Amino acid sequence: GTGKFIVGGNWKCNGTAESVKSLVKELNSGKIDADVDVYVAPPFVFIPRVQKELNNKNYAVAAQNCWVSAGGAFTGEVSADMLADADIPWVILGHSERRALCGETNEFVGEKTKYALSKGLKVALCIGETLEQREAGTTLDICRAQLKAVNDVVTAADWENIVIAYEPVWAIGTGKVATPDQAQEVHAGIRKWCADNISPAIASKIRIQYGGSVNAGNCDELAQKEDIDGFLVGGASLIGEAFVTICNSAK
Ligand code: G2H
Repeated sequence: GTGKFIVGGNWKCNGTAESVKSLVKELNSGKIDADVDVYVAPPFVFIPRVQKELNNKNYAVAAQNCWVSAGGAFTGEVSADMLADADIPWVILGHSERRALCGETNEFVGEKTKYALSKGLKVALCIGETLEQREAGTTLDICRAQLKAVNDVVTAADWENIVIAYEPVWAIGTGKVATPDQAQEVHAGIRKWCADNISPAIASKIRIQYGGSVNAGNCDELAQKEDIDGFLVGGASLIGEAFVTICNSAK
């Protein structure tokens, strides 16, 4: 890839007012010297606090999800319009936990992506296969189907505001990280799909993050790989020092 390295911190459904305060303090004092884009995605209730207290200019704020269309009678949901209005520039969509636990289909994620982009948000689009699918040899088919459902409803230009996060489900929160070669192989396959189905120009600059048990100890080796353009980090993003180390692993 040729895009700027990009690291996201997905805090998932974790934290207290107190722990968020101390994490933000750690992030504020951490020095990011790599040429890297960074976003952190706190649970919704903590976003205003993070916006107010995170004064390290390296960081942008992201939401972990948003609703599929404009607001209205959708109890419990937050719309992309609200995120844009609240100066939240990024949203993570299609995370495997939402696909698996909340029943989000490829098509639903496609519609969400389209709508979020239409409101001016940047989207971190998560894709990836389960262990069963990997063992059946369908890893790239699964990733391509997840990408196609988005590509069917967005324009080629829309992809300029999408970062793809490849997160093999079997590597998420399990401590079982994909090897650099395993990740590189899928990243290259994703980039080729983008060249064939979006455009060669988009494929060469779209950023593909790897996610799944990335930590301060394994990030450097993964970051060396040609088609790994950054990381989406869960568990290790809750530890300020580890997250800063990962942000600085840009090749
Ligand atoms: C994958 C990742 C962040 P973790 O879900 O999205 O989480 O680093 O804990 O595996």
